[in-house]
Amino acid sequence: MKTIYLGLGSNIGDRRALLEDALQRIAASGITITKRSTIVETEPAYVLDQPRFLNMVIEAQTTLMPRALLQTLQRIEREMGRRIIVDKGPRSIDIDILFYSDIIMRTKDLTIPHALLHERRFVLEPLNEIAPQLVHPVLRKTVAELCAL
Ligand code: PH2
Ligand code: MG
Ligand code: MG
Repeated sequence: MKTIYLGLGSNIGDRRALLEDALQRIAASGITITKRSTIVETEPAYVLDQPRFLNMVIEAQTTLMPRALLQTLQRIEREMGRRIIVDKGPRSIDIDILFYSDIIMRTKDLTIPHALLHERRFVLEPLNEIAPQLVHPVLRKTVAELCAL
């Protein structure tokens, strides 16, 4: 079993119901959720002219390897009818891998830890609620330290 952290976001439709639906689908896919942050409403980042997001972070345990985990999360996004027209634009559901144990990997379609998590308040703040002492394996700082920057 490996400990993983996932970031979830939604800014179209019934955002709260979509997050809860995603959690149920994750829990039904060989991923055991062990902690969840509160759900926070956040200002859109990058593409500013879009609705506000609801964001949250979860901790989970899985035996799925990183690529299989990514495929599982992408299947859930697809099954939930996600359509993305603009890069970093509106989406009904987004499930991102933030950390996978302490592994570091970079391939064409998967970078772990998530390449932008350290600059995203909408990830750092919920993550700090459930894993302040978690160490970022590349930056070698705790989440609490990254959050305080
Ligand atoms: N996701 C994005 C782009 N911008 N802004 C907020 N507040 N929350 C998000 O989850 C988010 C975003 C692309 O995935
Ligand atoms: Mg994503
Ligand atoms: Mg994302």
